[in-house]
Amino acid sequence: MRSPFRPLTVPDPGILDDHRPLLRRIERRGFLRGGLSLGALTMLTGCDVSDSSAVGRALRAVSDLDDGVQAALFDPLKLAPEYPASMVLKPPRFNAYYDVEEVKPVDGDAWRLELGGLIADKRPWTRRQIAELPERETIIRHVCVEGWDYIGQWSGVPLRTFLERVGADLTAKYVAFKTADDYPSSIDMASALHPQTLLATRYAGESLPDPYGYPLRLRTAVKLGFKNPKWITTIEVTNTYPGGYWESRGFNWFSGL
Ligand SMILES: Nc1nc2c(c(=O)[nH]1)N[C@H]1C(S)=C(S)[C@@H](COP(=O)(O)O)O[C@H]1N2
Ligand SMILES: [Mo]
Repeated sequence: MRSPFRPLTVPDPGILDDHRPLLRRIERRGFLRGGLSLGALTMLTGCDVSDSSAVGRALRAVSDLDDGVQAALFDPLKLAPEYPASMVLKPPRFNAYYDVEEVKPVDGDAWRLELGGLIADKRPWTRRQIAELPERETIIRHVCVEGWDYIGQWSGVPLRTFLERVGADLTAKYVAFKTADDYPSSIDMASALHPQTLLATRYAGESLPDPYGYPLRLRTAVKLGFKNPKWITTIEVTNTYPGGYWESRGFNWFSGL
């Protein structure tokens, strides 16, 4: 916070350029009409924004504000629409931040699911152990920010069931994921506990094909496609904002449907 007695230093407007993705994300949602100046940022946050990391922190505070509003509007009991099996797209449509030919298949036998953060029992899980957990199936619409969508049929253990089983702190703010392809992702706890949020191991009744996240991926009906990490290797429960691959490139973190 800026001391009321310290004169406000005149910051270099170029500092804002270091934070273009965050800025665009805030501006895109009409949060600040006419764009954001350093002066406005100072007034909004009461912070001295004379260096780049302070600007980053202040922008983060402004965009978190909006995530908080979205999170408050989220109804944890409301179910997303489900569809008949006849509408399921086979195979599903592929997307990643690289082409399908570049997918590096995960060795399911050597694979382990690692746990971290606010979880009582952090022992890693094998594929076989996960397969023994109770499952649910959802037939839901996948919506990608690129402007396409499809109906998919996913099964696996509800993330809520899994988090309860390992003694996760369900009052924590975030569930964060790491993946085999370096695609960090995270969701709010309310969405993690939603009944249509699964750790999916199968698509249309078959083991997940490699491009779609074998052996384990997140599939939630309450988030945009990019918040459904494939090839999960680590789940962490935390109160520290974890961000994500597209979030650090300007996309809104909450991105609920
Ligand atoms: N690990 C990982 N997960 C990812 C991505 C990625 O690049 N890597 N892309 C995301 C995006 S943008 C979309 S739209 C969906 C696509 O999932 P699908 O290939 O099963 O349709 O995966 C999401 N999960
Ligand atoms: Mo996407």
